Amino acid sequence: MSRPVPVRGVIEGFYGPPWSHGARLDVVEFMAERRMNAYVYAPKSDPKHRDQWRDPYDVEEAARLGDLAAACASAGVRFGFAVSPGLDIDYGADTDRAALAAKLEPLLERGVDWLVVAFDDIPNRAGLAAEQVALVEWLVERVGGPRLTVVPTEYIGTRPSPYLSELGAGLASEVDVMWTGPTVCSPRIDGADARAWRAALGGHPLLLWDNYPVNDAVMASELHLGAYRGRTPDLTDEVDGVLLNPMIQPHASKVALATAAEFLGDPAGYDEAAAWRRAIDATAGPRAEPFGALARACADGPLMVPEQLVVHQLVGVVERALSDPDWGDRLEGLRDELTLLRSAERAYRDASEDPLAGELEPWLVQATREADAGLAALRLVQQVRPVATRDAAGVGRVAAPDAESAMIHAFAMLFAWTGARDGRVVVGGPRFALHPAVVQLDDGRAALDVGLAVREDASATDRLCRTALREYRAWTADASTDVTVDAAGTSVLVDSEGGFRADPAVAVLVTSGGATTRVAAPGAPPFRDVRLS
Ligand code: LTM
Repeated sequence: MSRPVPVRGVIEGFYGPPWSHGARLDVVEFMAERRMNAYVYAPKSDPKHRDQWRDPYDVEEAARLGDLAAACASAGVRFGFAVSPGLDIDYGADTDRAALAAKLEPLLERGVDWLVVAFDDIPNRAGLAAEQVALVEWLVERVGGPRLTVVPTEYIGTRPSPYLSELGAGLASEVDVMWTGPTVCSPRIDGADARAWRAALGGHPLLLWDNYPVNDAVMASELHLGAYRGRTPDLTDEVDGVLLNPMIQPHASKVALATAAEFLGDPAGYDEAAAWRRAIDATAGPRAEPFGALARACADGPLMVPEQLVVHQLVGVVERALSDPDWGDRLEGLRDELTLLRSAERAYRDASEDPLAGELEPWLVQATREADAGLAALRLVQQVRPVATRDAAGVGRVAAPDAESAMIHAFAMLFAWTGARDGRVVVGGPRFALHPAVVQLDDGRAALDVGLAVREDASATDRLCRTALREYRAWTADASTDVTVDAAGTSVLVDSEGGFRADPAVAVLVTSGGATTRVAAPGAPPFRDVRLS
C-alpha cells in the first residue's frame, strides 16, 4: 500500500546562482497549490549558508528570510533553514559552536522551526561521524524544540559503512537523516533501496534529498524538463519525506515539481504522461505548445536516457522507412516535431513579461539550430529520392534526383549541422554530457559509476545528419537520371517535362535508381521541392 508522502517539497540546495526572492515566493505558491508542504533554504552559493557560514545575516537578509518563512507559513508550507558548516568547522571548538548558535538563533526567533545541518560534499575521514554526532547532540540541547535534519557526509548508496553505523548509532533517534538514493542523481529508487539505507543508519526517519531536476555544476548544459519518474510507489512507504533539488532556473523547474507533486500525493495512481502534459500547461500557459516541444527535446537527463526522447524515436521511424516507398509519410512525424521545436524560439522572442523566456534562452537558440540541422537532413533524404506531385484528378509531375540540387542540400545540411554542433547546451540528446554519478562500492566506499557519469554521442541531430549523409553517399554510387512511373503494375507515360496522368484512385510508384516513392492523388513530397517547380 503506497500512501502520500508526508513531507513533500523542495530543497533549494544546488551550486550556482541562488534563486531570487521573488522566484522563491512564486515557486512556494506553485508548490502549495499542488499540496506540497515543505521548502528548505540551502543554496550552496549563498556564502552565508556554506563558505562563510559563521557570518550572520545582515538585517536586510534576515528580513528576507523571515519574509520567505512567513510566506511559507501562510501557504501551509513548512520552512526549513539549512546551514552547511562542514568545510572548515572545528566541531569541538566552543568558538565555532557559539558561531553556529549565533547564526541560528535569530532565525529561531523569527519562528523558523526546522533546521537542517548539512555535512555533504566535504572530505570524509576517520572520526568524522563521532564529531558530527557530538555537534548535533549539542545543537539539540541548545536549540531544543525545532525539528533537526542532518545531511550526512555519506549520503548515497544502499550499503552499510563504518561512517553510517557510527553516525546512525550516535544521533538521537528523532533526528532525521537525508539520502539521495543509490547515487547522487538516482535514475531509479525503490523501497528496498530505502530499507537498506535505513538499516545502514540504524533506523532514523529518512528524507529523500531527490536530486531532480537539478542541473548544477557538471550538468549546467542540460535543462531537465522531463517528468518525475523512476521512483516506485513502494518507496513512498519507506521514507518520511521527499524534497526535490531544483534547477538553477526556478520557473523551468516547475515541470518536475508539478509532476512530482502528483506522484508524491498519489504514488499508485501516478500517470506520468498525463501529469507531464498538465505540468507543461501549468508551467508555460499560452506558450504550452512550443514549450512542450522544447520539453520533449530536453526530457533526458539522469532519470531518462536520450534514446527515449521523442526526437530519437522519430529518427528511428525515419531510419526504418528509408527503403519503404512510403518514406514520405514516415518522415512527416519528425518534420512536424522539428518544425514545432523551431517555433519555440520565436514564441518566446517578445515575451519579456514571461520569466521563462530568460531562463530558456540558450536552449531556445540551440533548439532552433538543432531543428534547422534536422530539417536540412530530412530535405537531403528527400533530394536523393524520386518525387512527384499529383492533383486530385491524378495529373502529376515527376522528378528524379538532381545532382546539383542534391549537392546544394548536402552543403546546406553540413552548414546547419556545424551550427548545431557549435552550441554548448543540450537539446535533443547530448554530444557529451556528465552526471555526478557517485555510487558505493560493495564495501561502502565511494566510487564513480562511469556508465552513468558519461553520456557521449547521443544527439538525435547527429544521428539524423549521419543517416542523411549515408543516403546521399549511397545515391552518388548509383546516381541514375532515369525515372519511371508505375500504376498498378502498368507503366505510365512520362513526357519530356516530367508530366504524367494516372487513375487518381491508384497510388503510383515512382522509381529512380534503387529508390521508389509511392504517391497518392492528391499527393506531394514532405517538403516543397525545387525539382518540381
Ligand atoms: O546532493 C547533495 C546532498 N549535495 C550536492 C548538491 O548540493 C548538488 O546540487 C547535487 C547535484 O550536483 N549534488 C550534490 O552532491
